[in-house]
Amino acid sequence: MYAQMVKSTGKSVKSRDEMSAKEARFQDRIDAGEKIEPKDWMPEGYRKTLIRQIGQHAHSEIVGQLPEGNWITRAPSLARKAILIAKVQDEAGHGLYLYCAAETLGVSRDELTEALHDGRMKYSSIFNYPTLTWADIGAIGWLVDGAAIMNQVPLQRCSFGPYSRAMIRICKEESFHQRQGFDIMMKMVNGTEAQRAMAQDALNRFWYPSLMMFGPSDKDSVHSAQSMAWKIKMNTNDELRRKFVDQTAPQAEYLGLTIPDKNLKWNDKKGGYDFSEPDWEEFFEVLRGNGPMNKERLGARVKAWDEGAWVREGLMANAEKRTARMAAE
Ligand code: FAQ
Repeated sequence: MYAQMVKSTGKSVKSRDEMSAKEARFQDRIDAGEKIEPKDWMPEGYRKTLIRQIGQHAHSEIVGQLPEGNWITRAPSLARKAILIAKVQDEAGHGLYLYCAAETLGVSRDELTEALHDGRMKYSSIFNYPTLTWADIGAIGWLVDGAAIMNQVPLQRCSFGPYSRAMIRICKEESFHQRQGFDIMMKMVNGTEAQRAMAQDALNRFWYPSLMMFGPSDKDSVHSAQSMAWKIKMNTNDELRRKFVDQTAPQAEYLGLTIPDKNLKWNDKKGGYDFSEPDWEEFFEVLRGNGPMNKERLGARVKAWDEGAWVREGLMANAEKRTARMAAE
């Protein structure tokens, strides 16, 4: 069932002449900036693309708790621990809003979870990298949440009502996450030599994986053209990656850290930075399941799901009993 729901829409975009009257009317609504709501008619491809993107986004928020959760017990102070717990809980909440948005399209959360666990669905490549030191928690907030915000702020204006509304709330919380990450980095760079070195090392390891979060380069992006025509995506992958570099390079300079790219240079003519592309071979290897932490991350999710089965079953049994009792009254 799920496979039918998410089949790729391919690179091509239907021209007006190829559209049915219904599809043309739908496209008119999108072009006029109207929101599409769950009960409105929509092309199958639109629904499938949304389920794929929102589902993948939800899974990313849930799996994204793991690298940071790894440091909750080792946070350097009580205040840092409390902040990190709050952040990780926020990510769980984001996952839940997004699963709810996907459910309005006729797919259940259980189906989405099964599809993640058996490899039919993905989560963001970034969460397949390890968090080796406390500075990595700073780098995740600064760079990973920074990249997530760059990608998600435009999605607040996307065409699907439930997704765009979920994004408004999520972006507010992500801004706090980004600030706390930058704050950790500030503390590290103003600390001892060893702390500065740790901050630089975290930047060295997280820079290119953060650039990969925006997806493959535009020439290799399968879905961008159709997703942009439907306003499921508002920008291309490369546009957002460039904006992220332009925003982040001065922040690194402020921190006194060096972005690990000898080609990074301000280009007056284009009004932005020149920079090196990530290693796309590494990106596709991570997508194929061969990143440094793929097996651990998915293993942890499957284990949590299996071990929580009795809780879900208990809750369902209780809900069924209550419903039966209420029906009898
Ligand atoms: N990782 O044709 P495109 C967060 C896949 S949330 C894995 O360009 P599209 C919060 C793509 O699915 C981070 N796979 O694809 C947080 C497709 O494969 P498919 C998540 C990727 O969809 C912070 C294929 O490559 N954010 O971090 C990736 O048009 C800290 C071809 O690519 C979202 O999901 C990748 N990076 O564009 C939590 C935002 N990139 O499905 C905890 C919403 C591409 O055909 C701690 N999503 N692929 O098999 C989007 O904006 C888009 O889906 C893109 C990809 C831009 C990610």
